[in-house]
Amino acid sequence: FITEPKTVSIVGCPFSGGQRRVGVDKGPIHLVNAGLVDQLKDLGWAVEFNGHHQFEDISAEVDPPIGKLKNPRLVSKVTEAVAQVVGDHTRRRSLPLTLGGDHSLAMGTIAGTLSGYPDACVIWVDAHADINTTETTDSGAWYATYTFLTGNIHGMPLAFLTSLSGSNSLSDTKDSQSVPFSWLDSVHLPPSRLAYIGLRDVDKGEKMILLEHNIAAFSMHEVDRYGIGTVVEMALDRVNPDRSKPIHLSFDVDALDPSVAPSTGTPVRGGLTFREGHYICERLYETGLLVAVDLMEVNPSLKDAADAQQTVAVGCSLVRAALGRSDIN
Ligand code: HAR
Ligand code: MN
Ligand code: MN
Ligand code: MN
Repeated sequence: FITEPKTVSIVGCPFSGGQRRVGVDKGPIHLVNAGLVDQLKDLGWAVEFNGHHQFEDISAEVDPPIGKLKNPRLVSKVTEAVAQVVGDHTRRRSLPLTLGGDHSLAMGTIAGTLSGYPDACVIWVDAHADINTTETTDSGAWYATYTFLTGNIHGMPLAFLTSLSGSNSLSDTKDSQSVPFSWLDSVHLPPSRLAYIGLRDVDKGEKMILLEHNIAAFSMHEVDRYGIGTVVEMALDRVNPDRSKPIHLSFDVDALDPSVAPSTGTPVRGGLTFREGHYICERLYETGLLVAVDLMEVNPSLKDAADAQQTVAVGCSLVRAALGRSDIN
C-alpha cells in the first residue's frame, strides 16, 4: 500500500485535552528531539516532518462539559484537524506516524486512515480498552464516584469510531457552535475490524461492550497463555484473516509494563515486556500491510528525568520496529 520511495510523515500532536494530567503534550517534542527523524532515515525511509501541529486553543470557560464529557469542543476540533492531516498523508500513500499526546487523538488518526483505506483494520495495543461511551465513562472501578476522574475523552475514542457514541448524545447544547463530534458521525469502524492486545484495566461497561459486539480482545492473560507470537496471529486472524487489508497500529505506551515505560499518565502493572511490545511492531511491519502508526500517551513530565528518557527511548525503539528495523538484516 505504501508506494516507493517509502515515505513516512510525522504528525506531531502536542495535545493533552483528552485527559487531566499535564505534560503528555510534551511527548511528541521529546520523541523528535531524541533523534527519531534521523533514525527513520537510517532505516531507508524518506521522512517528512515540518514541525509539530499548532492546535487552535479553546479555553475552558467556553468549553464546559457536555453530559459527562470534559473539553468536548476542544477535543472534537483537534481530532478533526488530525483526521484531515492523516487523511491527506494516507491518500498520498505516505505512512502517517502520529506522535501523542493523549489517546483521544486516535479519533483523528483512525478516521484519517479510513478516509484513505476504507477497509483498514485496527490493532489497538493498550492496557485500556478506550471504548467507554458518553454514558459508560463513569463505569470504572473505585474512582467511579469521583466525577473529576471521569469523562476523560482519551478513554472513549473507540466508542465514537465504532459509532457506539455519536454527536446525537451531545446535541442539547444551547450555544451556536456546531455539535462536537458531528464530523465523526459519518465515520464508521466496524467492531469486527478492531483487535486489542495487552488489555488489563477494562471498565465494567467496556467489558459489556466487548462481549456484546464480539470484539477481538487479547488481554495479558492470553499473552501469558499463548505467547505473543500466537496472540498476534490470533488477532490478525480475527480482523484480517486473508492478510490482505491495510492495518492501522495504535500503540498506547502504557501497554508496556511500567518497569519498561514508566512515564505515562495511567500506568498499570503486569504489562507487555520490552520484547513483546517490539514483537507486535515487527510482525505488523513484516505483513507489508501497515499503513499508519500511532504512538500515544508518552508523558515525559510525570517521572524523574531518567524514567522520562527511558520511556522516550523505548517509544522511538517501538517506532523503529514498526518501520522495519531488524536485528539480522
Ligand atoms: N477506562 C478509564 C477511562 O475511561 C481509563 C482510561 C485511561 N487511560 C488511557 N487510555 N491511557 O488508554 O477514563
Ligand atoms: Mn489508550
Ligand atoms: Mn492506556
Ligand atoms: Mn460514527
